[in-house]
Amino acid sequence: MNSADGTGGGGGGVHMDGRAAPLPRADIDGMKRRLHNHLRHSLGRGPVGSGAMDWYLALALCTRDLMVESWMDSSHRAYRSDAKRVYYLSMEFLIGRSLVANLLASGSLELARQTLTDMGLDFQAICDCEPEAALGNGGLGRLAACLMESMATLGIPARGYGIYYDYGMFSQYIEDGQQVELPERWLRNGNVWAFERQDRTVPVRFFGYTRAGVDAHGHESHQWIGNDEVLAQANDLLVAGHGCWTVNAIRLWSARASREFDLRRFNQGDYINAVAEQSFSESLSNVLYPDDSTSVGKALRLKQEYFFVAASLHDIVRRFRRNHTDFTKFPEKVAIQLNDTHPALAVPELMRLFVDEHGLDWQDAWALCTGTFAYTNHTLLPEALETWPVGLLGDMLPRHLEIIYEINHRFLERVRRRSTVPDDARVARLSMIQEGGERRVRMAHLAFVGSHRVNGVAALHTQLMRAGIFADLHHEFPERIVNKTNGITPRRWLHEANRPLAGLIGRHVGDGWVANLEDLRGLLPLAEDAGFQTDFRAVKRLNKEALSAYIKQSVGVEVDPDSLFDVQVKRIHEYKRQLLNVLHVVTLYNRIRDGDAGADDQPPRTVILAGKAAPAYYMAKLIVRLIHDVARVINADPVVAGRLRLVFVPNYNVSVAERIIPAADLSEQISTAGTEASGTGNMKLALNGALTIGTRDGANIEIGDEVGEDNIFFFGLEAAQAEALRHNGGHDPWRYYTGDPELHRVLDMIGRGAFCHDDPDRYRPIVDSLTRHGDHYLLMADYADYIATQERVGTAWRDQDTWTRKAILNVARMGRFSSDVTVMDYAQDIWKVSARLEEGETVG
Ligand code: 26W
Repeated sequence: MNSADGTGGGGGGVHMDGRAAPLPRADIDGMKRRLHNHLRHSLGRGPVGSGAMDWYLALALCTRDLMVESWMDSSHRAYRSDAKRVYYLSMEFLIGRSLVANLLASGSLELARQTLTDMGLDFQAICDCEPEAALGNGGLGRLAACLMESMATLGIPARGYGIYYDYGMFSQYIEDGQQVELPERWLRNGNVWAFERQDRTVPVRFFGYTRAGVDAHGHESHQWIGNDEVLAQANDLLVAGHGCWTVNAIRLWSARASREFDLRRFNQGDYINAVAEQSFSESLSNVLYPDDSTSVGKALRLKQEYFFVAASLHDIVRRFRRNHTDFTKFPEKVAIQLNDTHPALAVPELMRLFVDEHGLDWQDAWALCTGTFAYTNHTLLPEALETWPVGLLGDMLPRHLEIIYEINHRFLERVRRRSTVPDDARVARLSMIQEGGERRVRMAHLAFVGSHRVNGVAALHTQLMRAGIFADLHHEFPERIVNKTNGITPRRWLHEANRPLAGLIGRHVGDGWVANLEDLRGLLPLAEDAGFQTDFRAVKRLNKEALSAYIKQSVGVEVDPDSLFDVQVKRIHEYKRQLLNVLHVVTLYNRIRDGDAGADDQPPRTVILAGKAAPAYYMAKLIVRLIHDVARVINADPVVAGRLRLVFVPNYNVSVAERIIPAADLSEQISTAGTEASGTGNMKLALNGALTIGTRDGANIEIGDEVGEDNIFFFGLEAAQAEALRHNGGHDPWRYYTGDPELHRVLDMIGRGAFCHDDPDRYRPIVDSLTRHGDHYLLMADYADYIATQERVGTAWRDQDTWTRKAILNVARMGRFSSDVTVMDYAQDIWKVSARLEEGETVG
């Protein structure tokens, strides 16, 4: 499809405010006709009395029409060529809104904007009617969305599989400075982007028992007689690649009660309980678990995992069998990527399908399985590693537990055969079953052994996987662990989120960067150009004004767009160290109030935080409250007015990120080295011209390699030093407390209620965690260097020309972090699929 408005969806013809030149009357009239047509025939409304929501729906339907044609074409192309397909299995897809993204992909954003404006309607208000598809927690879910978009852009035949939650991520409200979670029924008004496939259902069984026997050929056979059954119903969400050449789908399953099983119960005469059970089965896909980085271990969560895995594999096998009579070519045609261990039950499920249902020999089935699966690890935090009690898993999925035991048995046999000296401790470490106390299945071991590739998401993370939690497995399979550094889609995170910057870039180096982010290198010579610097600053200023207005409206605080916007946006977690940021804010506050000479050299700062805390994560919620208490005191203090502000933007989600990120000057990436697997917000912020202050953690290191040490502010302990300090028992937080008067004072203020006179002990637990309970995330050790580095940031900001130059260099050198690059790497090294740029043209 070609762009309908002749702008190529690019930034070339875009003015600084993101607007393009007027389009021909005929195009606008045509668009009006299509809108009215949908309003009337799809929505049953006339233009009189139609509100923003109706126009949103009409516009979305018009946009969807454009995509559906490409989708059909893409599907037929893939089917006809019998090309290998990628299946991305993920419990989470954090998509955000789709309208503007799809308008851009199909090249009709300007046409839509101008048409609606011409009709006297408020285009922005109409776009804001779209509910947020927040079907994910954070990084892992957003990565899934970025990779799906890049696969479509690169023309890779791919499908995502996940769960169609009725309630995605909760809405975060702030009441009296505290987080309150409200359920978000995002599907309340339906979803124009989803095709509900009432006809496409898959039965999924649970519980029951297994029966071993002998089949007609005299071979051992196993049967699973399930006791409960739920239907998985498909809902297809379209993902348009840039230019809309390829449109792929994410198939999300929702739970429906199974008629067959219902009837059995209804016939027993207990009508009321039968109806109750029906809605109980449908509750399976009700809600996303809002936990990021801690495994909750709830039975419903395990049920959700199997539910979507079983339905997806059924679908994948069905599609394969349309073109094949046996399974020998399965790994040649099917690549399945497991997004963390949440879909790891796919390994025993595919074995069950091959062996129990299709009669394959175990060893053949196993070779096909491992040839098909690959597993991505997203975290090294021990509390996030999934393990399931053997009892729970065996009750719910009796046959799968048997298969897991068999996989484990054969794997440990191999380990013993290959080792020169017997080493029971090593075998126990490698086992899929964790012994001692309640026996549990280690999902990471299952996913690892069942895959031909296991990847980390940044170079350091991959290295730590090899040396740490997967060291024994790495020794067994030295080729298996590979690195695939994360990326972000430039379409959403620059082209869509930052129209003014996209326009400026387009006017100087063209729009090629939208599909090939390395083209941003064309900006390198402009970094020194005074005129370009001025325009670049003007764009940033415009974005900061827009964010200031949003902050005023959502938080009620006035902020100065000329101050340094210091931004930390991400889930609230102790390892991400939002608390360290607060310690810095209080330090600045004290210095200004003291009339400290150094403070007078520091520029006005607006510290902006946003992020959600898991509802049951006590410390994270207390940190959110602390931020609000400190903000209240600071923002009301006339002594620091005009020099320091602290704001917490509520309900951080993809759309809020799209407002904050383009306006950031400074990006806070301050996790304890060795804890953040990669980070992707770090990439989004740098791509939008923020300089990073950060630790040498995750992808920060690779960002530093690209932008150069002069253009990033690194501080603090490195991963190896942090590890040594923690594990040799060498960390003595008390020493920092007593040895650093400024730190001492800050902690005493927080600990003795300087920000909450009504309840002076409120933050005692936070201060105790640092001073008395070991300071697990080493804030005390990194504090002094962090403060000193923030001073260097402030000094650098004073020289606006140099700062702008560095910011431009950051933008220009972010090409490597396009998710297109990440996907190409997966495609070549793991999936062995080729990208099709346009009909007939292939790479890789
Ligand atoms: C089972 C509970 C649970 C749920 C989600 C445990 C762990 C997770 C995820 C693995 C957490 C997550 O989102 N990890 C983030 O993944 C991003 C994409 O790779 C990385 O950029 C982040 O560094 C990592 O924290």
